[in-house]
This record gives sequence, structure tokens and C-alpha cells, in this order.
Amino acid sequence: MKSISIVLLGCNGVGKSSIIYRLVMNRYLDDVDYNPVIEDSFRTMLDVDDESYYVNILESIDDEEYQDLREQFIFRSNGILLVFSITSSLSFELLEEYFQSISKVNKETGIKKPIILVGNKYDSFKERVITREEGYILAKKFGSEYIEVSAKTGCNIKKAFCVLIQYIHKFEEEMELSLSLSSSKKEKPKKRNKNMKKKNNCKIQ
Ligand SMILES: Nc1nc2c(ncn2[C@@H]2O[C@H](COP(=O)(O)OP(=O)(O)OP(=O)(O)O)[C@@H](O)[C@H]2O)c(=O)[nH]1
Ligand SMILES: [Mg+2]
Repeated sequence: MKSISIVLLGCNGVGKSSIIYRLVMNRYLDDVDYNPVIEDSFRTMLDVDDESYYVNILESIDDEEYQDLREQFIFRSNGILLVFSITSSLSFELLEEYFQSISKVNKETGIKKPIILVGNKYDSFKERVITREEGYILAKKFGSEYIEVSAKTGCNIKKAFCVLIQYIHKFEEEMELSLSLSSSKKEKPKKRNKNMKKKNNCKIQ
């Protein structure tokens, strides 16, 4: 079974933990006395396109102090769910900062990690301040897909993870292909020049 790691990034209170609980336990913890921790890690299994995946899900505390930790999480992951709340403009504006962290890690590793932009709290559409169109525009800028979800109702939660896994799978297939192409190029025998041929025909007597 394939094993992959997904990290959830986004500012305080956008619903990262709630999204994870909904996926892993199919539960919604409404207004729980939540104690943010530095690192939360969950595991679950998901079937995507006839393939089973062992999914490791990470969430990190959103704090300037832990910027290095955030970059480590990005580095360790195979793909990222970039989360904001459709009811908070600040959570949407701060996405740029997270994207910069992703770009920094991508630059260092030379690998462009798949991202899905997730607009949570879809159920609170009456308090919506970010339009769907704004979500699509930003997702396009990030080179990602945009999905609106609700951890409260469960709407599109599984879909967001499945779409990301499809992207990760596609991305890794492309990486393998380009690696095998570049190694086969290296292995390609060089054309012999005339001198070499002569040399090889020489008989040592
Ligand atoms: N209406 C609504 N509220 C939500 C939803 N998801 C989360 N919440 C609420 O938003 C608040 C924050 O949710 P968390 O899951 O703790 O958010 P978080 O991103 O993990 O927050 P930190 O860990 O503090 O960064 C809680 O009061 C949740 O009940 C949702 O889909 N709809
Ligand atoms: Mg949390």
C-alpha cells in the first residue's frame, strides 16, 4: 500500500483540526475547548482510483515563532491543503504568506509540491465574505484547484483529500517518467568516431 503525507496549512481558527477530525473520525467537534498543539498527526486509509493509500495527516500551530517547523512540515509532505475560511478575509489574505513558505521549500528542493486551495465553513454561507470566484482566481495563481468544504456538515471533505491524492499520484508519475527519461539519455551509447573504430580494430600482435 502506498503511504503519503499531507499537511494542512492555514491561519488560526479556519478549521484545520475540524477538517481532519471529519475525515478521520467522521465527527465534528463544535466549539470544543480546543488546545492548540505544536504538532498534530493523524493516520487514515483512503481509496482513490482503485488504489489504497495510507495517509498521514499533519497540522501545525500557526505561529511566527514556528516558521521553521512549518517549512519542515512542507518539506516532509507529498502535498498541501491550503485552508482558509470563506467567512474571514484575514484568513484569505494570509494565504499568500503560506504560499511563500511553500515556494521557498519548492525552490530549495527543486520540486513543486501539489496544492489544493480549500475554502472551509461552506455551511456558513450567510457570513460569506470571500466569493467563490475570488477563491478560483487565487487557486489559479497558486497553480492549484479550488474546493469549498464544510467540516461541520462533512460536505466535500473527502473529495478535497482525494483530489489532492490524485494530483500527488499524477505528479509522482511525471517525476518518475522524467527521471527515467534523463537516465536513459545518460545511458545512450555515444556515437563512435572514426578514430575510435580504427583503434578498436587494431590487433596487438
Ligand atoms: N460553521 C463552521 N464552523 C467551523 C467549521 N470548521 C470549523 N469550525 C469552527 O471553527 C473553529 C476553529 O476550528 P478548528 O478546527 O479548531 O480550527 P484550526 O484551524 O484547527 O485552528 P488552530 O488549530 O487554532 O489553528 C471552531 O469553533 C470550529 O467549531 C465549519 O465547517 N463550519
Ligand atoms: Mg487546530
